[in-house]
Order: sequence, then structure tokens, then C-alpha cells
Amino acid sequence: MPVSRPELSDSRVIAHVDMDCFYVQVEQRKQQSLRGQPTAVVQYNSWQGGGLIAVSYEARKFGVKRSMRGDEAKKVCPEIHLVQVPVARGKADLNSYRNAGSEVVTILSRRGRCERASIDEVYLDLTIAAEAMLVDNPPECLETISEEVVKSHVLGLEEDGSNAREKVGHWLTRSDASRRDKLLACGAFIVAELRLQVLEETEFTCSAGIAHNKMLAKLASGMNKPAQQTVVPFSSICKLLGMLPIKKMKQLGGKLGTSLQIDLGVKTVGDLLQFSEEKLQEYYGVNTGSWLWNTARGISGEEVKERLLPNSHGSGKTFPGPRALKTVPSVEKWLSELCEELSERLQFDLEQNKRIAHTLTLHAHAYKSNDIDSFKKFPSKSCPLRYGTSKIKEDALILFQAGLREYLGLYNFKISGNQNSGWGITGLSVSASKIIAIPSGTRSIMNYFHNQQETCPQVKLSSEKLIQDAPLLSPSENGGHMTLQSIEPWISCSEEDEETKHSLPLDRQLDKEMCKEKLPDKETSICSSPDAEVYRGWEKDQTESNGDYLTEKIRDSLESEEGKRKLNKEKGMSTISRYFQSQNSGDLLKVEHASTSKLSESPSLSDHQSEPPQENSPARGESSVDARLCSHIKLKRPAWSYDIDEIDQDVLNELPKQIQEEVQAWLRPQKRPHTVKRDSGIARYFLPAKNK
Ligand code: TTP
Repeated sequence: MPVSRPELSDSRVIAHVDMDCFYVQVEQRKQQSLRGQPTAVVQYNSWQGGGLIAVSYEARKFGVKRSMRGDEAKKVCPEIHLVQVPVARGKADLNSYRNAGSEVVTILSRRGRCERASIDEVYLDLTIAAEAMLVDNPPECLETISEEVVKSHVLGLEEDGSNAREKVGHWLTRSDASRRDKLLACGAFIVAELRLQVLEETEFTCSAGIAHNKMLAKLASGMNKPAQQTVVPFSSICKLLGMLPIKKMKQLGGKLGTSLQIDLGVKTVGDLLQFSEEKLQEYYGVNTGSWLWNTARGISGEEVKERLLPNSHGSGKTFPGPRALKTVPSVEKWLSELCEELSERLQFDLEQNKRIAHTLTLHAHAYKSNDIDSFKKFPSKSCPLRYGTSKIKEDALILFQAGLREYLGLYNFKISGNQNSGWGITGLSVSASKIIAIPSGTRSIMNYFHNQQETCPQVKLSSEKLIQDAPLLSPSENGGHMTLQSIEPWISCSEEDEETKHSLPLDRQLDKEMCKEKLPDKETSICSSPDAEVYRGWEKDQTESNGDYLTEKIRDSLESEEGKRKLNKEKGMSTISRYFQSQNSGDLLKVEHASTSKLSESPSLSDHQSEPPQENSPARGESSVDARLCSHIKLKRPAWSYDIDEIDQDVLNELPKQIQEEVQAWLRPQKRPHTVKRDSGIARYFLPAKNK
């Protein structure tokens, strides 16, 4: 749901920086012979030459497009070099791209507040730097202007003809310009300088948009690519939006955009100007209505958030066609790979950035071949995240089973057991979100946890409760938000039933015997979490366990203070300089069976809500138990709302395509129930506008 925010100030200077054909550039830096050559990066799956995910600008000239497969690209451009994405654990390994993105972010963050928006996109708030430049070193007083700055495009300026650069140079250095335009001109100087630094230090080119807000800066960054920048003066906004097709505007690519086209006959964003704010609110609700009204005028108060690190981590893989996973053990095998990668990244984030993720989410894409209900989507499920590879694997499997159970319906799930009953998984991913930095004043995590000990009562639950209480999330109908019935902190197996315990592999038995940890279930930061006792158990486990938990090394690093963090920062910088100088499935099945039976005894709340038991259905009795359990849970525990928007675009890009689409669908604004319907009276009322 778009949120309407009034413009904070009309003289902010915001830049959106977008890397050019990013994965290709990363591969070209690894393999210098590819520079200037038509090149594309292809997916791990090599069918028909692999799907293209990034295409160099040299290849684009031949008509090569991202939608093509390698074989097709070879036909239109026989000289093209196809580079496969690096592979690890049988899937694409995006670490080199992620790290390259971090190098760029480090440079771009030098001049102002920096928000990493995706693997290759950054927003910068350069207001303070631009104001300072205007005072200390105004463009009108400069004797020379760098080539990179005069190469800028200024919207609204007639740039055709031989004297385009002259015109741009004049615009940038006008002494009679408004303060707003002067600040934008300063922004153009700063961004050009930053882009040059990025090129010198990383060998990557990027493009940028410079405007008074994020929305306009983002629109502009893609207008002139590669390696160029575009400025959006206030006076050009009306014309820009007047020509912008409605679907091209962020948040309007989905249902809301379609409704505007069909119901209001709107073709461009500027067409919205004909509607009053009240009218738009009447049709789309107060918030969305105001947002639309502001958007038509290029108004957006969205702030650049200080964020250099991703909001979430994810690992996913697709299994197209005959490769679909058709048994629980095969899903478990792949989940294991994905969870290992996720866990590695979480450990790295913890060690490097002292950040802890709180929510584990499983997404899957599935089909049912023998069911009229085959359009039904596999529900995404989430639960509090427990650190340690084996715990993440264990929890991901439970989430998968809960999702499968909901997807198949309790009855089919029970009869299918581990046998395939016509279902297949074509995409699978796990992600970790709600990542919170450990407060900077905290001397160490351990210290921090100790400080919290006295305030929090310890909660112990049986393993039965673990399964019952595993708070399963599914996307709600409401605007892409997921609602979590947050239960007690999630505790593992201190009172494990013997059968389950002994069916575990030895390492898991040890692990389970040692662990008594739980993680907080509150949305609050660790700092104020009343569940800090949670960490006491957790800390204890780290000491006792020698397996999956934080290693001694990580613990040592966590003991470090602010100075050490600074050192890390410097280390990161010197890395860049250096670069340039050198130019068991049987046992598992039993566990799964045990978990499955418990899960089926205690469906999630969403199960209960979405699947009322059928008359004479074998699930009927159980569901009434569920109903009691659910109402008990509802009464006793606060709801934990989980905002899907917090999943990074970065992470979304890494997820299998179908899952991306599904998640994007939640992110897309939902039309209000009272929205105008096609052919409704109101729609007809607006038809004349369409016919103009
Ligand atoms: P984009 O910024 O969308 O594209 P790009 O950087 O390749 O090209 P452009 O110059 O037009 O911006 O995506 C950034 C990287 O993300 C891209 O290099 C590869 C990856 N990616 C995927 O893996 N799958 C996708 O579907 C898309 C869109 C991008």
C-alpha cells in the first residue's frame, strides 16, 4: 500500500545511483579480456544456453535482451561471450556480486546519507553536502568544470545540437538560478565526482538521477545509461510525468496501475492531475488517494534511510519442469543446502556487522497435478529464527511441512505422507529478515545478555509446544503484510520425547540435549526486548555447544568494541586498495515423521482460518482442538506483525523467479474494496477522459 508522505522540503538533493549491467561488469573485471565485448551472464541452469540475467551494452546493440536464452542470444549476436554465474552448493553463488555492490556502497556513502536499495542500487541524500558546496564553492564561481559534469543531462533543457554541453554547463553555473536549481547543480557536481571515484576504485561504471526526492531521482537514473547522469529540475517535473506511462511509476506496475488505466482511463501519471485529492481518496482510500495526488505532482517525502547493509538475507533455487522436487526427502536435501548458505551469511553478518536476524521465512512455488485446486499458491511460512545451521534446517523443514500441509489440505497431506500424491516443488527459498544491530554501546553480546538477565522470566516449553507454537506466518490479504501469531519464545527440545530424540542423528541428539535456547518474539529491538532472558539461554548454549553455534572466533570478535569496528572498516578499504595494487536421510525421515504428526495435530492459525473442516472430514475433531488452541493463543499472546516490505529488493532478486513474482504480488498495492469496478457507474462517468 503506497504511503502518502508530504514533501519534507523542496530543496532536498537526492540521488539514485544504479550500476550499469552490473553482473556483466563484475565478470568483466574478473576477466579483463571481456571488456568492451558483447557479453552476457547466464543462469546456472544451462538449458538452451541458460537464461540471460545481465547483458552488456555492447550486446544490447545487437538486440540481445535479458528475456533471451543463451542459444537465442548467440543467434542474434554470434560473437557474444556467455559467462555462467558462479556456482556453489549446486546453485548460483551471488557472493562476488554482493561484495562488489558493497565496494560501491562504501564509496558512495562518503558524501551523505546512503541507503542500499538493492544489490546494485543506492539512494543518497546529498542535501547537506550540496548546501555546503553552495556556500563554500558555488558552481558559478568555478573556473573549470569536469567533463563528467557537463556530460550531465538536464531535463527540460534542449540538448540537441552541437552546443548541448555548453547549455548544460551554462545551466549548472547560472548565477540567476533559483536556490533549488543551484542545489541540484551542486548535487550534479557531487554525484559526478562520486561516480568517477567509483570508476577509479572499482572499475565499474554507474548511472545516476539527481532530483529533489527519491521518486524522481529513481525515474531519472535509468533515462540515460550507461555511465551518465540526469538532473530533474523542478520546472521539468510536469512534462516528465505527463509523458510517463502509468505502469512505469513505482507502485503502479500492478493492480492499482491497472485499475487507474481501466477505471479512470488514465494513461500517464500526469493524467492524474485532472482528479482532485478528494476524488482519488473516494476511489482508493484516504492514504492511496493522497499518494496518487502527490505522485501526479512529483511530490514524495520518502526519506533516504541510513542503511549500508541489506535488510534481509535469502537463498533460493528453482527446479523447473522435470527437475521439480516430488518427495519430502528431496525437498529436505535442498533445504539443507539453502539453509547452509543462509546460515553462513547470518554468521558472517553477526561477526562482521554485529547484527542478528529474527525471522526465518520459507517460500515455495508448487504445483498439484491432480487437483482442480491447482491454482492455489504454496503459502509462505515464517517463524522466529534460531541461530545454528542445524536449527535453521530443522525449522525450515517444519515450515515447509506446515506449508505443504496447508497447500495440500490436511486430509491429502495425511494420506500422502512421504509418498508423492501429485505435488511438485518448482521453487524453494529461505530468507532471514528483521535484522537488528546489537546496540553500539553494548560492550559485547554476552555482556548485553547478562545485563538483561534479571529482568526476564525464563519460559520453558515442551517439544510438543515447539511444534504447536511454531508461529507460522502467511501473507495476509491485507496489503502485503504478513501477520504472525506470535507465541511464546520458541524453545527447542529440552523436554524432547524419547522417540523423537533417539531417531535423530547423533550430532542432532547432542545438539538438542544441549540447547535450551529461544529467541525473542517481539518486534522491539534487542535493546528494549523484555525477552532478553532468551539470550541468556542462548549465550549458555554457545558456551556448551561446539557445533553449529557461534564459534570461539566469532565470540571473540563479538567482544570487540567500537575501535575494533573502525579497524574493520579500514581493513575493508585496504582490501580495495590491495585489489588495485595487484590487479542422512533415514534418520531424518523419522524426525520429519515425528514433526509431521505433531504439525498435523496442531495446524497453524492460518490453517484454521482458511480451511474450515469439512463435514465427516477426518480432520474435524482435530480442528476443534485447533480452534481451542488458537483462541487460547490469540487471547494470551500479542500479535506480531511482520512487514514483508522489509524484505530487501536485493534478496528478492536472488529468489527464484516465480517466488519473486509471488512476493512482488504481496508488495503491490491492493485495491480498496470500494474501488471503482470496471463498467461501474463511476467508471462510465470517467470514460470521456479516456476518449479524449
Ligand atoms: P538491473 O539493475 O535490473 O540490470 P543491470 O544492472 O544488469 O542493467 P542496467 O544497466 O539496465 O541497470 O539488475 C542488476 C543485476 O541484478 C543484474 O546485473 C543481474 C541481476 N538480475 C537478476 O539476476 N535477475 C533479474 O531478473 C534482474 C532484473 C536482475
